[in-house]
Amino acid sequence: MVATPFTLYVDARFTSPYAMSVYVALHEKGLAFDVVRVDLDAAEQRTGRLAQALPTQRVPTLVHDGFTLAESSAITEYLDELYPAAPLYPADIQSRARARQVQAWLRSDLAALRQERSTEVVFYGARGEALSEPAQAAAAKLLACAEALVPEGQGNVFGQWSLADLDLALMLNRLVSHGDPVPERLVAYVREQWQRPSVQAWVALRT
Ligand SMILES: N[C@@H](CCC(=O)N[C@@H](CS)C(=O)NCC(=O)O)C(=O)O
Repeated sequence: MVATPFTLYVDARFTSPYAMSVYVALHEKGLAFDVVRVDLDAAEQRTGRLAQALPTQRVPTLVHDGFTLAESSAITEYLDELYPAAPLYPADIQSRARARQVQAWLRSDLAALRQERSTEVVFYGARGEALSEPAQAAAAKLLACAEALVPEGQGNVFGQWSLADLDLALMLNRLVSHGDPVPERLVAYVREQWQRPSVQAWVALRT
């Protein structure tokens, strides 16, 4: 068997939103890649052979022809520069900046929501308690920002798909999958995003 030039390290349960973002990016680009599962519950990222392979002891990590890179958005921007066909980010410079803003914001804010509606809810149907006040505030902010970002009657933020759509849809899906209140047009946006073959390919990996 011929080895592929890309190896992607992901969490063994396939629930990491950041690993998912890189997996979808590789899939959207039509690139062949190997997947290595890291058992985070067993702390494999910090111990033994796998710890050596992961520069930040986190997933995702991508190895490309001997070059090892961590941090999901650094990886996906690298891939987009390396293979401009099937773009992951909008061509227009301000839209591209906005897409990066959305990705950075989703990775750094809304902590209470991320904690109380983990991606176990999205991928394994886990159930949580009613949202605490901080999580309700995070959910309200998410919905207001998403309503401002996704134009009425449009299935994506920028007039064509970008990776920011995946990240935004996944964050919204924490609420949608749990049955928390979400405006109908944002539910439709999430459902449309979830139908993409690249997203379904990741969902199908779950154990
Ligand atoms: N900012 C990083 C976040 C990566 C991250 O938080 N990965 C988690 C899984 S979702 C992880 O590897 N956790 C294990 C650990 O930190 O020990 C990215 O975007 O790639």
